[in-house]
Amino acid sequence: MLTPMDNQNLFVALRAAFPADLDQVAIECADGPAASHPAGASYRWCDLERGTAMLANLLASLNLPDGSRVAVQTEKSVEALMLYLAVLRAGHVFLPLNTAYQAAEIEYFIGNAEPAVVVCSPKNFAWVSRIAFSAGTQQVFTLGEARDGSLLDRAAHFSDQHEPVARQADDLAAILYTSGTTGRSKGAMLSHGNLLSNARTLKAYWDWQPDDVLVHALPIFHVHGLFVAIHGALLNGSKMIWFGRFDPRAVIARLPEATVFMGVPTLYVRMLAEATLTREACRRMRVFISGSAPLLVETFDAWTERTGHTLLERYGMSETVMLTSNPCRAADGPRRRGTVGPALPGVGLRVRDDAGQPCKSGEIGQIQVSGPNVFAGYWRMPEKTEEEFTADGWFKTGDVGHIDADGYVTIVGRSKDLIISGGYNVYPAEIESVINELPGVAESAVIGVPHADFGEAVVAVLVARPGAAIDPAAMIAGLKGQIANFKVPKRVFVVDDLPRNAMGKVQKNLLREQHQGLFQQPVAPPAP
Ligand code: MCA
Ligand code: AMP
Repeated sequence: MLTPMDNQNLFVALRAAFPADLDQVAIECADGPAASHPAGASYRWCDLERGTAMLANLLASLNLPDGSRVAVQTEKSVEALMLYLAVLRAGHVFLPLNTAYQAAEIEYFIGNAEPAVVVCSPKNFAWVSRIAFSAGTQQVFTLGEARDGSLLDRAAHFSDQHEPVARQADDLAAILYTSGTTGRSKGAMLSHGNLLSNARTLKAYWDWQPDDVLVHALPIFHVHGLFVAIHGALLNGSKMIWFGRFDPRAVIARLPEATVFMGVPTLYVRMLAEATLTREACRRMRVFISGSAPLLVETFDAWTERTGHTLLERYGMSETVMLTSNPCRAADGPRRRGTVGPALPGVGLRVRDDAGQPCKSGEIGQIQVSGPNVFAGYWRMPEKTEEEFTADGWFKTGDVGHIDADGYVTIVGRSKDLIISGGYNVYPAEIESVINELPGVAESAVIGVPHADFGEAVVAVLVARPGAAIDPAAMIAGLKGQIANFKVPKRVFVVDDLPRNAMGKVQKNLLREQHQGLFQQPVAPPAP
């Protein structure tokens, strides 16, 4: 029997870090309906405490079985964040879903995860509830951006007192779906212990200070915005300036009140295109952190020159949360451009050649990791889980890189066929299978090519069936209703044949070379 003292529920640790004065502002909304709401643009720590208690009590009233999943596809809002915390608090498993996902994608996630509860935007209720009810989900609530929807209406009837449900470190806290190189997406199972150990490591390594203020401008359905940024601020009792959407100019305008910012490289590229990004605007900032996709050295250098701040690049995965980071404190070492820094304290990171033998310092190979942050496996996919771990228990990241003599890691590529566009992952195999089903398509190859804004952009090259006429623009328009918009190819090319090697394998490197100049025009800075 667990006593409250050894309840390892992540919520308990986050709650314990709230400031003593719960009337202080915890979250200030900088945009969207909440910012102009008559009840105020600010949420105090006591609002988070009470709001999560009411939502947790609503979940408790549903008498869900242990380990129930709560799937959530809603716009970003503070209430959506409270829902995440309430799911932890109630001891259930949080399953966040990108708002860009379309019906077929949602159908797969709900069918695979079998959530007991689904929460969606009011505007999507008709189609999401149809999918959820036919998959056996009992409860579908709505939550809108403007504090609207059935979830809050129902929660309003419950007590604002709630004792967090006891959880062990190994108990499941969240499932994050990540696409697979072959086949369908896999749900990475993250435990309370995975998330808390990583959050504590980052709090110490990034040297969170008592007066830190975080500008939060990332989506809250992936690891970066949901775990790295939110856990960081909550575990430090720090205020967040909260943006529902990333608007570079609006974010820069709030930097003078902040000390910490986290973003994918596209966010830094877009802020650099603003004339208002100056040393003066960043005068109070302590650290700018970049991750989720490779940061170009040009962006790194331009940021230093413009703001006087050296970007801190780190590296992680949905399956592992954060793995490496450039140092924050000067005493821990310099931040090296082009590297993702050393392995975080407590994280094991090694590089192996294709035969599984250790690589020497500086030698390129497969990156493998271990540690308390590494997930337990893929939801209901024991074979996939086994494939992705070595016999001695290290997780194969699918990233390729090297470690130098000082322990700094450089990622040079990926053994997995993956495109990272604006910080979102796109698996070519998934897009090819959708395109190959379209009328008139014989076969296709999907590649990532350099893009000045998104880092990489999705491009499809396809062969038409004999006699079929394919209109690339119509195909792109049609795909937008079928798959998440960030996965839709920015360009489609129809060719006679795909280049193949002697083994018959499509030579994607040739296609990438051929199309590499497509989107290289830098984004023009708008007039100030
Ligand atoms: C939007 N569009 C995109 C992307 N985002 N196209 C390609 N890649 C994208 N990422 C397209 C839309 O399809 C649309 O096209 C047009 O851009 C405008 O859409 P909108 O939604 O207005 O775009 P935006 O608001 O400007 O969004 C861009 C963004 C966003 C702010 C960069 O993509 C974003 O927030 N990215 C962050 C992703 C993130 O948090 N990743 C962390 C994953 P059309 O007009 O043709 O329809 S966690 C992770 O990777 C790990 C573990 C880690 O290490 O952190
Ligand atoms: P996800 O599937 O969203 O968990 O994405 C994880 C992948 O993002 C990693 O396996 C890397 O390929 C990539 N990634 C994350 N951070 C970085 C970074 N700083 N530099 C290069 N790639 C990164």
